[in-house]
Amino acid sequence: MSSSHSSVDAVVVGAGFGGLYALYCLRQMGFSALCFEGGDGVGGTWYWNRYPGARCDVESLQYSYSFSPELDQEWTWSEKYSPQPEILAYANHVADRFDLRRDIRFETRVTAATFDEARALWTVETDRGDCVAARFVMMAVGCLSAANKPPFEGIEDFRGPIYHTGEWPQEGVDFTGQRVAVIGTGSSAIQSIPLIAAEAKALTVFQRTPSYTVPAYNAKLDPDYVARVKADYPALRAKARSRPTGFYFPFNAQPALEATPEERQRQYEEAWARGGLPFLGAYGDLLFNKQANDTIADFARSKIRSIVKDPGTAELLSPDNVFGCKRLCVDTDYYATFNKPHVKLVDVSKTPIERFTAEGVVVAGKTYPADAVVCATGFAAMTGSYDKMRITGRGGLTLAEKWAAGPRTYLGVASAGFPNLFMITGPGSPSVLASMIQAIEQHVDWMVDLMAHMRDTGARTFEPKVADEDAWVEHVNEVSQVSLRSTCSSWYVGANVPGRPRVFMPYIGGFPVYVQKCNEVMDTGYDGFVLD
Ligand code: N01
Repeated sequence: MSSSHSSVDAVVVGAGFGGLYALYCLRQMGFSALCFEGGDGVGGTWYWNRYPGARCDVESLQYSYSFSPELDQEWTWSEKYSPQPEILAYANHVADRFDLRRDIRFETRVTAATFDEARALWTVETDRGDCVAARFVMMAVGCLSAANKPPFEGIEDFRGPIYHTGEWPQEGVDFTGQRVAVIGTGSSAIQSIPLIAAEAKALTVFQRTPSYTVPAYNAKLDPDYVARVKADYPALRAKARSRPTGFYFPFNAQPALEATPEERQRQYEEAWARGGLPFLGAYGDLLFNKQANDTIADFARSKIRSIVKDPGTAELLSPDNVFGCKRLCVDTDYYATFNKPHVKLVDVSKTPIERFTAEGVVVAGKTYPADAVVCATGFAAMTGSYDKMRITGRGGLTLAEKWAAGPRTYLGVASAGFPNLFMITGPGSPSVLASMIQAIEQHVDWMVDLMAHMRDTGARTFEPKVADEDAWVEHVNEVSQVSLRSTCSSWYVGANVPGRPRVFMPYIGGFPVYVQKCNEVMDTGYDGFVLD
């Protein structure tokens, strides 16, 4: 079908895990759909983030779709935390297996979506001149997709290549024999630095804020273990969905402060030895009680001192903020990399990067020479991809105007004034605080159910009521205060990009609570929405 001037039930924006599942479900429910994707392949995050060491830090047996028992059985992950190429291969397999590609237009970006109130239709425009009329638009644009590229002074003078981890060249990069500068020390940097260091002649890491990171202890998956999981996959999926994070791991509900210091030490050592994000499950109160959090933060800092030989570097690498407040990182040999003689850490917390020159990066008047620069500077999280499109709702109001002081949604699925516009894992939903694929499946299932309900009842539009949206925004904000996660400058609150409003964007009340709320809304005939 030519898409230049056509009409479908739904336009899906993005062919990552959200967009692929949306396409699948729309077809299953008998809706026509067309998907636009900026890349030349499917996979979204896993298409773009090809930097060395990129892998998911939710276990692969759980970081996968659950909608198809056949898919669960036929796909076999090779490692506990699969590397990016394998996750991308999985996305491609899903696209082929369910014949999704025929409705995807690649290398095509949506530039605008405009709601026509009289016809109750969206007009979706692309950078290739498409102009598609659709009853519904499903934004599957990802939460961490709009690269944050700080406008460093003199950046255009630098004579070498500058890479962003989130826009890595498909052909890969060979740093052998080069002097490399990495800016940033979040998850992407922490995964890539040990591998870049293994190739580079010299590596300089510019750190504004140190991150806490826990060893992954990644390993090949034991086929017997995989067979046991596959023998009762639904049980694992159900256990995962019952957890606040949407994925299953051993969790000790006991408060840290009720344990003796010796017991805590033992518990932290055991949890550290298991590694990964489940380290935060060592006690139940770590994200709610600062005193409890101090105990795990002290333990993590002692680990850094035990690994990093130079005391000054160990000190610089040691965060002094709440453990787990910023997204916890998971690594392989990150701290040990700083013991290598050709790896240097530069603190830019008090003296920011001054400028780039042809030769390298300047801090406090000193030039750090580099042949290549890697910006591991993260993303304009949650709303960045929406900002790139001109989305115009009722009365000519744009979404950017409506969200100028922070995103406003009901349940993170839709925003008043923008009828029939779905946001998959939108701000105000658990999204990045849940296992993303489980969050995507729950959202899309709920959305297509609403579309089918509208078809059955003859409704043309759905739209949140302003009062319910306001109450939800208030609730999202209120529950965020209960957690220590709201207390630091993280991308969860938009603090990593200057000028963005500071609002805690994901819903932190827990995945099961959120799912229950969505189901209640559905069961009450979509309470909080106007169906017209
Ligand atoms: O980005 P980040 P990321 N000058 O925002 C620094 C997911 N993810 O791509 O902290 C100097 O975390 C910035 O400093 P500060 C995961 O959810 C998952 O690493 O703002 N430095 C920070 O150190 C993750 O949390 C996986 O002070 C500047 C870094 O750049 C999210 O994606 C893997 C700067 C950015 O860190 C984002 O991770 C990778 C400046 N002007 C990512 N501007 C897995 O599943 C920014 N920084 C494994």
